[in-house]
Amino acid sequence: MVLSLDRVRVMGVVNVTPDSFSDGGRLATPAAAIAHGRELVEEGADIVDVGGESTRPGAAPVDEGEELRRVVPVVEALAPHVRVSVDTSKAAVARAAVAAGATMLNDVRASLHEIAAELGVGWVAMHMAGEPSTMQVDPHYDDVVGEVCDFLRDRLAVARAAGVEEVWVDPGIGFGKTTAHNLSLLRHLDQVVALGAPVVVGTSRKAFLGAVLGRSDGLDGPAPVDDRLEGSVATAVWAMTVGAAMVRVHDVLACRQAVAVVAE
Ligand code: HH2
Repeated sequence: MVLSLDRVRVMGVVNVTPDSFSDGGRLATPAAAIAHGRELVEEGADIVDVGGESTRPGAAPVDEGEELRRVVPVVEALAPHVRVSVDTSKAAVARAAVAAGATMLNDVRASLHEIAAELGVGWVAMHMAGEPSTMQVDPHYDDVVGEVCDFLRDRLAVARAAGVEEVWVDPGIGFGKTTAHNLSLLRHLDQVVALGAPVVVGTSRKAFLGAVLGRSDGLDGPAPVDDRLEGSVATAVWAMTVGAAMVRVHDVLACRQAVAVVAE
């Protein structure tokens, strides 16, 4: 199944993890994650993205068995109701999730193109500089937009050569990037769109929004995660306006309504 691109899609996030940066621990059991996924479907998610390993800055890796235990029952329960992507970098988890009904690999390390081709599923290639455990330690680029575009262009080429039919690209907001890098990528998102593949953007509740907004009580420091809804909605709308085809969000209803109004 390939998504038609006649309107912007909303990918809702279901993190079956104890440590995700915004919803970690809330959905730590498969039952809680399934219930949340169903809510996101009711709120209008076009795709639900199920992940069993946090990739927030500093996150510790999760072993394969644990990731399988977290992800597979949730994919199985949601796949009859909505298109499901699996947020994983592990081949075995990708295979098991597809066997359970997932039809897209959301690949933050952009390395599973051969498996996507073999399984005949969609593939999201995201840019990340380094690894989550250290990626926010002094990230450096000479030209962040150019380097991210070069990386995604290369991934597009390898995916096409491998025979992946449905390829998405994602600049990887927050993955080895400072606030200035993230803002620059959003400002120049048209260059990512110009690569010619549909673009996914994930800004939802991320730290750069907290840094831009600051605390609402006037004290020093970033806006906490729960105060980033408006920034998340605003950047989702910005991304679609510049040409993104999908936004990856936690707050599905608010973002879906916002992009729907702007699309009119
Ligand atoms: N961001 C996160 C995880 N996966 N995938 C894509 N394609 N694009 C993104 O921007 C992206 C992603 C991080 O957000 P979240 O899933 O909420 O947090 P965590 O990694 O801590 O589980």
